[in-house]
Amino acid sequence: MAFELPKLPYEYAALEPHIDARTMEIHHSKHHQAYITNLNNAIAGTETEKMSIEDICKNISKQPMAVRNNGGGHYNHSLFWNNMGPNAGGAPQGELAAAIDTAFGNLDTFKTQFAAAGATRFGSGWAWLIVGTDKKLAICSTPNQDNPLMDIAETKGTPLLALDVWEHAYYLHYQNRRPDYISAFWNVVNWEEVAKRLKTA
Ligand code: MN3
Repeated sequence: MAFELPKLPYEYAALEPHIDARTMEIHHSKHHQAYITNLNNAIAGTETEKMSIEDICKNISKQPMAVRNNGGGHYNHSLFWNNMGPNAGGAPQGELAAAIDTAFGNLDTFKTQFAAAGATRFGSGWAWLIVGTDKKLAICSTPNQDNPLMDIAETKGTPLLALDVWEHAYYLHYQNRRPDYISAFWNVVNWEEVAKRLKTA
């Protein structure tokens, strides 16, 4: 079955002023749609059509580059939309808060290290909070549309929180100021969704 663009769980303007409506609309309806269209074209008539996007990522070394780039693009953006929301931000609670304290010392240190992972990713890519293969929380970044689920990833694990640091994610509003975009991101993080992902990781 062909992959389809997931509906955003909020309006394009819902993350204003931190992420502007025009950026959200282009990012979701054009960029994410293009990854899906190209992924569907790349897997048409192959066995990959029967696989979930997670299983495609986990076995990405067996796939052509078009599936790695566009399948990663579909998985990453689907996660990204859901780990943001209106009336979000603030601090994580409960089990997630405790796991962040255990792994990083405290929330501010986690935010600083995560922001650095996004800011120092050269060119296009993503910053991640993951549950690593050792079951501990960790921060990493990936180039292009790679992600930590992929068997080719330098640091592997289950993604909990994703941040898109491609220029298309922020350029209209922030131009070259990637660190300002990353600071603003904390105001729209849906920690409840991140906590849910931790429970099933
Ligand atoms: Mn993007």
